[in-house]
Amino acid sequence: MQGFIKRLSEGLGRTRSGIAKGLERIGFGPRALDPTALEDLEEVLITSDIGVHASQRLLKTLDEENKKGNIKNLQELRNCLRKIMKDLLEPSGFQFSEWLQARVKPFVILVVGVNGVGKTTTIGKLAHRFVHEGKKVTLAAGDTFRAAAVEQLELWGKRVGAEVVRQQSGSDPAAVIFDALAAGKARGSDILIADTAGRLHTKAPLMEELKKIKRVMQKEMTSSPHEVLLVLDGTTGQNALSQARLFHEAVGVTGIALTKLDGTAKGGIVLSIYNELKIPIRLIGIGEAPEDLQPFQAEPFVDALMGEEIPSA
Ligand SMILES: Nc1nc2c(ncn2[C@@H]2O[C@H](COP(=O)(O)OP(=O)(O)OP(=O)(O)O)[C@@H](O)[C@H]2O)c(=O)[nH]1
Ligand SMILES: [Mg+2]
Repeated sequence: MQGFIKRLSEGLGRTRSGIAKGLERIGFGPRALDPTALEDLEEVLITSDIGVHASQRLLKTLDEENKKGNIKNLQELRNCLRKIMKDLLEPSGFQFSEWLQARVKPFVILVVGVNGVGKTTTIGKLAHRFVHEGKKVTLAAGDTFRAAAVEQLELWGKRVGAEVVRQQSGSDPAAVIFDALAAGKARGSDILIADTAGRLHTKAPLMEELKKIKRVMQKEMTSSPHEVLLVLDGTTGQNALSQARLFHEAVGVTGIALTKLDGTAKGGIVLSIYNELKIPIRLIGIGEAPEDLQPFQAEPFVDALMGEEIPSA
């Protein structure tokens, strides 16, 4: 975990330095932020992709603190922002035990998202983690759009020791996932993770296909899927928000995995997504190695975004 915090901090370095540089330019009056400072601050926040709504929410609280005379210098401004961000993100905190200790068997995770966001990689990393925890994992190769997609999942399965259920490419994704669920149940799997395509070989719209997958899954296991995990690419900024709305409307997203936070200057998107959608951010990805996927926690995330707290003099 310590290593991950360090890498998270490195990964968000560009976002952090963007915010830090912006904050350094903010003007202070004798006892508070001067009147134009809040406007400058909004610009800094929006540039890091915190988004208009989340920024306004942060600024409102900041303004109240400012009026109380609690923000007299850069240090107090940073500490105050850190606290407001943590308060906003706190409810989104996640731990793997929430899935590992599920009472259902198998615990079914349906993974959705547009192409290239990191679905298959995220599944591989999750499987790695679960197998490491002693769980029996089945993977469903529901992305039948390309043969390479199935191979990619099989490679992960071999690498981490998870069973992969597949059919030939071009087959019906709902049928593949249905079979995988039946196989997973028969084999006594603890966790089943279903991959899906970000685009389709048929003319059927993606959202309709995903709805069908969900319906068909429920025929085999009424309570499934127990988690609909939407994968979003952290580098796409505000576009990720509109993707989230579409998927949520279609299949009811229960959690988000935000990938590629390594190296982006737009890490503030986490605040934007959680503030707008109130869908918990469960996981963040900061690289391609198996250990580069971790549960989201507000505290280390905000530390990485804003720098560690330096107590005010
Ligand atoms: N830097 C970085 N790259 C990542 C991360 N997660 C995934 N990737 C890379 O993103 C690319 C796409 O990942 P995939 O897992 O194949 O994406 P997908 O959503 O399954 O894509 P489709 O199957 O085409 O829909 C790969 O090169 C991954 O290695 C991350 O957290 N950081
Ligand atoms: Mg894929």
